[in-house]
Amino acid sequence: MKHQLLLSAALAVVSFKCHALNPVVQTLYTADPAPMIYKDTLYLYTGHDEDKSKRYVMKDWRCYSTTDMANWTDHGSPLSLKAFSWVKSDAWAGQCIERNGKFFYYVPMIQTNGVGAIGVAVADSPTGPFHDALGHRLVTTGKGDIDPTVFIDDDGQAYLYWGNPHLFYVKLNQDMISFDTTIGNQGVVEVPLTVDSFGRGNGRSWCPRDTLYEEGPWFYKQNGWYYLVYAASGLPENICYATSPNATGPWTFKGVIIPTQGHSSTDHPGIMDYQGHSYFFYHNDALPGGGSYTRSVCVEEFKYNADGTFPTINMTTNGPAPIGHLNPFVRTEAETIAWESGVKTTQNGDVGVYVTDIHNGAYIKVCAVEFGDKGAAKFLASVASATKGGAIELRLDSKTGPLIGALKVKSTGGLDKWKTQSCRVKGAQGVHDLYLKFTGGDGPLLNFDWWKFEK
Ligand code: FUB
Repeated sequence: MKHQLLLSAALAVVSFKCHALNPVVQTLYTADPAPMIYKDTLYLYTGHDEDKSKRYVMKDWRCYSTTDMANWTDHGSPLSLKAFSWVKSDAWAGQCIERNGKFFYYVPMIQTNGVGAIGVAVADSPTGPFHDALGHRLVTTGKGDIDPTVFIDDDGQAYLYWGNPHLFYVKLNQDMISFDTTIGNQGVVEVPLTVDSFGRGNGRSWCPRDTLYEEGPWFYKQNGWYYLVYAASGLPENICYATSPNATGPWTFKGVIIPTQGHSSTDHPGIMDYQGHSYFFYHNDALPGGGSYTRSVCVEEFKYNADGTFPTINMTTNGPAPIGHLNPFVRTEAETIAWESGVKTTQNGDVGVYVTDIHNGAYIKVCAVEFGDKGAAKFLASVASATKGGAIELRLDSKTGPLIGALKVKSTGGLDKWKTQSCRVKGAQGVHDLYLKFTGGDGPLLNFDWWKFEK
């Protein structure tokens, strides 16, 4: 009995110690977060800063998902510039939304004629593949058409806001790929940027601004109030917001949410309630090699104040606590990662997304894994290896923690020849962070598609 009490106390501490970590993605540089919930999963769409960029070199968008806010499954790139025949560059900040079982992804790009515009791509699944819905732009004003944000109101009316340094909106039609042209200028309404709505300009902008509004609007409704959260205050940016009782304003400036922190000159909001918690996504320069053009998406949990205003939110490296446990007895994609060191992900038509570029000493951490009272007896993994393959050490709670098993990966005859291999496991009970640590000789050891435990 005493032994049992001690054991449950220890498990409670382990469970409590598990933490998500920022940045959310470490395998590449991400920016401009746009969360979306579909069914019971939170999907996170991001932009993608190319390695070593010295300006915004962005060619595709990425997608990740979670059900526990700690472990993120990499779905690769659901959309890239290549899907649009009429554009040449700048896969900047977009947002995806579901309507009637279809997924609409609004993205800004530079057209082949050099003018910015917003396009819309559509898919049957939240993870794509998305294709160009129109074969041409959805909308352009020629005046800074970037950063679209989309929201469907309770009455079914959808709105698309966007713009830097102007702020525009259109009322989307039910089909989500056209808009009401009877309002504004051929359908496009320009929002008056007044000091009352967006705060007095602070003179810090790289070009003159009357207000703090810069770019990156995030538009949504909460408890009957409409929120426009936006990147503000010139470069480096902070995040400010305005509220309104109406979807189209007038807006009232409410202040700063995230102060300027870190060394990325831009920031970008993405806000979502999920499983009874409120989450604020943003980006900074936190990954090694990070900067204004090599950014990383992060997330913080927050609580609205009783009057619906935002608290101040600070950037952390901890991120939110997990809100669920991961079941290791079902197939888990190897690219489901709370934190990693030294691995990359890639995708092909054969197995989809998988973990690659795995060298000696690399590891993947998976948070809050629930092995249960009886624990696990066997570990299976789908691997591909051209060499001896090294080993996947299974460790609990740290990369040097208790070893519960080690899969000695045998050659499968090539890095594209997939085989399921297994090893015995002992000592995995209760809730733990699982470390999959890769050991072996020089060079790439293996490719890794999925894993699971058996009881
Ligand atoms: O990522 C490129 C641009 O930087 C975005 O469109 C802006 O919101 C800013 O984050």
